[in-house]
Amino acid sequence: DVDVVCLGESMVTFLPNLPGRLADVPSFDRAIGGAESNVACTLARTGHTARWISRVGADGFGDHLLAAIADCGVDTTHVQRDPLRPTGIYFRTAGDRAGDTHEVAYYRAGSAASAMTAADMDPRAIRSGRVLHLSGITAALSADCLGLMRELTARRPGRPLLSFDVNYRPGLWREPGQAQELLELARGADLVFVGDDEARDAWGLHGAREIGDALPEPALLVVKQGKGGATVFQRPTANGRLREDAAGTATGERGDPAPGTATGERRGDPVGTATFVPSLNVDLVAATGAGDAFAAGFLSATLRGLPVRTRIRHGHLWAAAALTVPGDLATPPGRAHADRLADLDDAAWG
Ligand code: KDG
Repeated sequence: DVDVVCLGESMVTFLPNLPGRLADVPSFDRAIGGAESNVACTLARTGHTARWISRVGADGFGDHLLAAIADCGVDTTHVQRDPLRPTGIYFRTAGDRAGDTHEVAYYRAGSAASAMTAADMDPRAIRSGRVLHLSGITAALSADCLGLMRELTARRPGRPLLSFDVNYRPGLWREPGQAQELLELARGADLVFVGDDEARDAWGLHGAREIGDALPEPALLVVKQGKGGATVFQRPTANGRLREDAAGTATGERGDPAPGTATGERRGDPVGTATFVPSLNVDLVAATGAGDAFAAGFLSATLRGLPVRTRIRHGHLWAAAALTVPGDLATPPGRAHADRLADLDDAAWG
């Protein structure tokens, strides 16, 4: 009954008023963070229906998260309150411009969200969207959360389109080799987002082609190549249709004959059709949240049945908005404006 369900931990975020090391920053502004709620908020702000499912403490920070996320237009009625465990919080340095220090300090071990279990979640609420969006952060939170992620990424008939952002956070994965879990989870998804830097750091894979070879299962694999752009690999299903179509996701609003079927791109290689679209040049303020904005833009265009090249452009447009603000969440471009920009000639793009 909604377009997208996003499940994962959100935290109250503290953003410093000044650049510099955390040790030297005298005061912080309160904001909200959390990869999956960022996606939900961004989608809701652009006219999609979105539900965020999670667990927060019965504390003031939990109240604030619920109010702030609901304020974006997201349905929060399935968020659980934990009477014993606190809402997670985190602090980070100001930005990512050349010379900025980059530090993240999480206070989330034993948080309410880390106690999410498959048994406690309402399966109908989780499956009530056309898309279920998850991220690898959840898998790193606790053994229970990893179990939940394994359950949710198991391939089952009739499940919503499963979108998975790898979101490798080195600070959350303590044991060497543990991040291989993320590869297994990604293999269960229909649509995967991964940065080439995270694939290198988490899995030792180098470049889009190696990542594509290691992840042949998802019908759509989006490899984000930083400032360069993004490459999307599409794989047909056994019956010649995209798995994505089988999941009933794309609606073909613009009459794209087979949603997700790219035209004019390179075909016939072992990892499917590859489509590359360069990123936009922007003056970077802070990169945090840009991956979530990219996912939201790509998902929005997917829900509207737009061609893959256009979906990538929507991803870049929304990421550009997030890259140029200090917090995680930016105002996404209006739909008509984004459509006009996404339709520019290749020469005018970027
Ligand atoms: O993608 C942005 C998130 O990384 C940030 O909001 C915090 O969810 C977060 C995390 O776990 O790193």
